Amino acid sequence: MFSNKEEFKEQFRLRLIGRLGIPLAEARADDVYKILGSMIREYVGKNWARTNQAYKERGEKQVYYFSLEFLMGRLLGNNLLNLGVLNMVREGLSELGWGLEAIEAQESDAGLGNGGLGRLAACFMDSLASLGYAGHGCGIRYKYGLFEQRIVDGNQVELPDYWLQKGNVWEVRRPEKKVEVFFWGRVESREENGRLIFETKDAEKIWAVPYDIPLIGYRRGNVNTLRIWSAESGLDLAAGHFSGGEGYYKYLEYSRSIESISEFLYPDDSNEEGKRLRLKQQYFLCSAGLQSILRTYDKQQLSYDHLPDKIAIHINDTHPTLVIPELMRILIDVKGMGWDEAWDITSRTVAYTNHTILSEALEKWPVPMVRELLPRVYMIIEEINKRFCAMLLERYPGDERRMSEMAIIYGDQIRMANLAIVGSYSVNGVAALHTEILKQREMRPFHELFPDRFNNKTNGITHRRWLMHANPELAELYKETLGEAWVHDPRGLTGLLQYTGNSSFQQRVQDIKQNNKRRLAGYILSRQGISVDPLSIFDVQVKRLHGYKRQLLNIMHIMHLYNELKENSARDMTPRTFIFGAKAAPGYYLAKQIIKLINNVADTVNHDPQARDRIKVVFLENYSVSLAELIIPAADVSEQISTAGKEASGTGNMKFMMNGALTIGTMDGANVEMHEMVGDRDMFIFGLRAEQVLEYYRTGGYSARRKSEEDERLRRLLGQMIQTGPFTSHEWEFEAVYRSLIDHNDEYFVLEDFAAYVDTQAQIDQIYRDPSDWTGRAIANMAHAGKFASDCTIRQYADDIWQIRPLDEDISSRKVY
Ligand code: GPQ
Repeated sequence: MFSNKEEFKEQFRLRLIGRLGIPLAEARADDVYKILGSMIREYVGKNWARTNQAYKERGEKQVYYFSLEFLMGRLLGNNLLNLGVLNMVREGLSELGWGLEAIEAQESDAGLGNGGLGRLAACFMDSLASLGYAGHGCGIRYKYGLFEQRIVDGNQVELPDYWLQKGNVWEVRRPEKKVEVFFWGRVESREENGRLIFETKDAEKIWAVPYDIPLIGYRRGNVNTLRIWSAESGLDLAAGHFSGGEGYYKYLEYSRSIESISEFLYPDDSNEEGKRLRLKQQYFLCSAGLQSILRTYDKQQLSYDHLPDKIAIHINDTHPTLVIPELMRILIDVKGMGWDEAWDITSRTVAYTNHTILSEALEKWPVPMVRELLPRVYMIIEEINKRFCAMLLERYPGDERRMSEMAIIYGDQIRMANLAIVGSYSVNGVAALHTEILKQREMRPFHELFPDRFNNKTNGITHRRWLMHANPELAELYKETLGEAWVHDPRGLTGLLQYTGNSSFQQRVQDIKQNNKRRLAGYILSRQGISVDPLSIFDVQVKRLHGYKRQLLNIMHIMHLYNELKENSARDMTPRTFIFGAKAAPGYYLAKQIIKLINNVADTVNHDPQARDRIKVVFLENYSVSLAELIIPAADVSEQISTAGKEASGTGNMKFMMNGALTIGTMDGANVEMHEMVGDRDMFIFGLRAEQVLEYYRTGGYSARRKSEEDERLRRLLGQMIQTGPFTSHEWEFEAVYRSLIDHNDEYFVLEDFAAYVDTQAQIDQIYRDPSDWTGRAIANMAHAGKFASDCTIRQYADDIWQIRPLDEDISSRKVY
């Protein structure tokens, strides 16, 4: 490696020439990215090996975080930051004639996730490595990540995200570590020494080949692993099956069908899609991941009784729940254990996080599908269910309602959440309110049965990516003001509370915000041709598009403001730029209509001379991790306006807070805890509370029609969705939106919360006029954001759930063989 700038430049130059055979002057940005990336990757190789060696020698307990999604984004900048060479490399490159930002932009986002759940996994990986915990990721190497979004005539169009097109400098393919995964077939049993032995015959065999990506800790040497699996066929597996004239074509068809398992990420967020290929993906990950973990474990030659002391398997929502029956299968069928022993080990090894109570997101798999695809695993699930129900019967004799609520298999369906709760030793929600709702309502009977199993772990975000990398000027200001202790313990940001009223500090904060806003304005102009005023309020809602997240409430407020401006062009209003970014699931019609509505409103407002100096509306195409890093530091107002009780936690809310935006939000998810920290003054809370929402659902006492008739503004807005007018090009253009509100009784209480939202927005309009008042509140938010750093969250997982301690050794001085 290089220890100073000159060395870096020298090594970089040599490598570039050696690799590409061209002089520096002829290199393109893309070449520079690849050379730099591979240089860094190779540089961490030593510490990667040292870390694994240290974990092995010390017999450290290992945590494996199983997730169908890892929304990593770009890695170059964060890796440079964590290695402590960011500035050195930036300066070195600049002397060679390259800007680091332009080089970073060459990297494709690793978009192997949909939204919050996938990004949480990525933040957790960063915290695990940075705190020195032995915690690794286990996922799928999708060939296509989350689709790329284009807006054509205001509509979302999806394009495939072939993120690997230009190669991936961070990964290492490890073909020697491949494992076999079996699908289909039939189970045969026979007796051997008084024991039943099960064997699956005529199964289809698939190779799972791992690719490893180093997860680099922040300035501490250790490097963990994200292992992602790719499905491959192999002549060795198919040998003899495809002979004769047609054999060759049949073989190609067969390999295509096998490779389809890791072909693409399902683009549904918080919405279960009962597709067989998705089930295949889930099992593929569970089986491959477990086999590789156990292979490593076997090398230690420890008895399996110790498995729960040496390994924790964490499942990110129910998507990887099949680790439970799969571990049972391996322990029983392969290791020869009895049921009780295998169950004891399994249920002391697996821990489960729930991320939603939305009923449409709770996974259920049809029995016939599982039975056919995974016959042996199905038998085991059936047995788990049988034993669990027998236990319930004993415990609650005659209580059939309870049985029917708690059974794992019910009717023709397997309820994955029930299986996950029964087969794990810890069940956690992701924010205090969410965990309470799980305990008191959604999972109440399970909480009654296993009270100690339930716990809360409020989500967090990595301040390294979301503050230090995304907003380096602000991080620099914090360092000047507070020293560097907060970098290692972000709770130290509370030191900023002293500066809320300090005018020179406020001025610095305002200048930084302006710079970030100008940067974003430049992007908006160059990408979308819309010119926005960096002095206007930047009001931002970026997240997946979903009914419960209520982008509709936001756009209806904008339509309402426009209506008012048209009626009274002198209306007093602080200029505001409303910014949206959101992908809709390709099959979610209503969500797509809302995108179209936002774009129609944008088109009208931005071109109307009576409005465009006070309102601008921007829908940013293809919202992604790297775009978030540009947008969030530039925000003044953070929109967190989900229907109370619906957003399990939210994590965008925390990113905005850390970057000094003020939140307008409901008492939902982690907003509740943010509010607890900053109080009423520094956060704009409005709308129904979760209990009120639940009460409405329970009693059916809400009438959207009545609500709309009572409020003239709403009547007008609803009309504007279905009549020709400023926001439509033809009658009934937004029929689905209209019907969701009126005919389907406004499931998410948009109409009910409208008035309160408008009033709260008016308050924001007033307060923003006093820059000192506003900035003081922003600083208070920054000061309290440390509580939402994922380092804190991960420490709690480590202490309470996984029982692991950080490595206290400086591994960089180890000898590597
Ligand atoms: N979440 Cl179940 C997702 O992003 N995708 C999912 O499939 C499920 C949950 C989110 C959830 O909606 C947010 O409130 C959370 O902050 C996030 O998971 C991480 O816990």
